[in-house]
Amino acid sequence: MSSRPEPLLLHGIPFSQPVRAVMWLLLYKRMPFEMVPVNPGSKSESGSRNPAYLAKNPGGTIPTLEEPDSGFVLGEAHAIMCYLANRHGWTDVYPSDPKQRARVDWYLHYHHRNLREASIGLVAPRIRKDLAIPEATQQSAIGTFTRALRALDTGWLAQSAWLAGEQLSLADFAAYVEIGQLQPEFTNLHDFEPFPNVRRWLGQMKQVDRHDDAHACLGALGDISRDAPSMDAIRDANVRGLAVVRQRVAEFG
Ligand SMILES: N[C@@H](CCC(=O)N[C@@H](CS)C(=O)NCC(=O)O)C(=O)O
Repeated sequence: MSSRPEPLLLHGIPFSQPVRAVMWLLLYKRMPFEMVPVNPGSKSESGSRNPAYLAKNPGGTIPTLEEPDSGFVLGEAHAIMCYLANRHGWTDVYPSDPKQRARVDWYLHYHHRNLREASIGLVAPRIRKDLAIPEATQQSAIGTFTRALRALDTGWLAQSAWLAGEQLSLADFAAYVEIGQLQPEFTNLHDFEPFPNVRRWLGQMKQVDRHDDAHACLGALGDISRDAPSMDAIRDANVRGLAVVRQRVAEFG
């Protein structure tokens, strides 16, 4: 009698952009997994700076993926997504052709000091007051993000339907969690009017399977452009997001 494999563990919370990218990919692929809530930056028992968590991921960031069956542990959202695609043969989102795959990798590397700055310049100052991000750092991050958005609009997304070519890939999941969070129906923190190709792509991404489930926490939090949300509102949004994800995974059977 063969025993069922233990579900994967994903450490993190849905409001975290890199966690959301992995979460969405797992939902999209209907891969059973369990969310283990971990608070970013906290030294508490369930925090990412707690010694028990640091033993799994020395960098102290979320997400971390854990495979109970093999004991394998992996950090960094993009490394996790590539691993999952390699392990499970998801060549639809991570093509096997070396050149096509390299285009996906190109974006995944570009993302970190470019589009990722959306969270440093726009989102974190409102939801992580404890970080006290200096105004100059915020402005610099917004400038970097805006330049990267323009590069997407006039380059990648002007040349192809999706970020790395003519099909949805890991690059799109990675980019959307940063850019998509700023739309009017979520945090409402950026104007996309000057970026027509980005707007077209945002529309496509909203049609990707499980988009709404992966973004339930952002929908629950809503517009934060006028007032920074309370800690209670952020916690409630994460609780809502976790509940939706758990419900969907339960339905995978
Ligand atoms: N490059 C990392 C970034 C992860 C990251 O910055 N996670 C944030 C939450 S969105 C975090 O864990 N911050 C806690 C800390 O730095 O103490 C990845 O893509 O996984």
